[in-house]
Amino acid sequence: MNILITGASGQLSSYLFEEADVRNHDAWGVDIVPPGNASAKDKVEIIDIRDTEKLAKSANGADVIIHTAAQVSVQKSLMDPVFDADINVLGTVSALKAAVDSGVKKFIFISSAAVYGNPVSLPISEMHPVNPLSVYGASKLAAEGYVRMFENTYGLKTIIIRPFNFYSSRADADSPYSGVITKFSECVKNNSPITIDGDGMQTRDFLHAADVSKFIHLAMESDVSGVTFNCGSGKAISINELAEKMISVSSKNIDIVHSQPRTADIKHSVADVRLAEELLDFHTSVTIEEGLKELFTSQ
Ligand code: UD2
Repeated sequence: MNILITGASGQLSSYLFEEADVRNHDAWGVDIVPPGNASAKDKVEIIDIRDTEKLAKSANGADVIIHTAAQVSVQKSLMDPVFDADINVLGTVSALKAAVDSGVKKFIFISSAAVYGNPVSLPISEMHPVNPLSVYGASKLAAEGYVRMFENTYGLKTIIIRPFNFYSSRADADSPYSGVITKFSECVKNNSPITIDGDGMQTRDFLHAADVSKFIHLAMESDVSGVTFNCGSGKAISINELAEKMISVSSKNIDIVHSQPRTADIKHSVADVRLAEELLDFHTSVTIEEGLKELFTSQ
């Protein structure tokens, strides 16, 4: 298949390119910044997703668009909701329009588990009520509405994927918005204490970005359309357990300290993964132990 990836310089896209090579697909991408990953350099064109015309030109010849480009920071979404909506809502509408204009048949939208907000039942299935707690969650949810509308109105085949907490050694460690695994691994590398917010009993569903990439390829290659999928491991792990595992795989003596709980932190989150197992035969390949080990062995 011929694939156009938006947000092609991001962490997830570097895995998408690798998986595309393995599966004999031809992938290229667009982003507003060049990729850090040298192997993707000549595959990425600098185009803003809001420039529908340029994007449609780049999508020429593509069978599928994988739309990962987004404003991803929850904090930034609260500080600048207009910018957040501009990228996440209008940017997605622009990418959808570019898909239709260039004759692309399938559109895979990378949404977020943030659309659910505070869960009222666990595990969280795709039928769980959506009630985002952040502007970011709201913009992802609004964009989902457009994705569905383009399927109904323009006949574009679409799939919505809602990843839970994903991580990898390629995450930007310098970003103040990076996730807990990246933060903890930086502490371990610098021999500084790990800070757990609150009592550490809160749980999350972590999966490796390579598994998210595999998931997206399975969805892309399937005949499924008009479906929304959770993308998680289906396993909950507490932040306390995570810190202990991280220290154990690093074989270092690192202290753990507790600070105040984060304001409006979600207590528990875990994906119901049955739909993806059933329709895509998706199962994670990287265990949390393997994923954590990789953080200390990769460059
Ligand atoms: C995730 C997503 C976010 C949004 C949200 C929706 C990531 C990185 N973020 O936020 O984009 O989709 O889900 O619900 O995937 N923690 C510590 N110490 C630290 C850092 C974090 O204890 O140094 C705790 C934090 O209080 C929280 C948990 O670890 O309870 C996970 O935090 P996170 O920022 O990695 O991700 P989360 O689930 O808040």
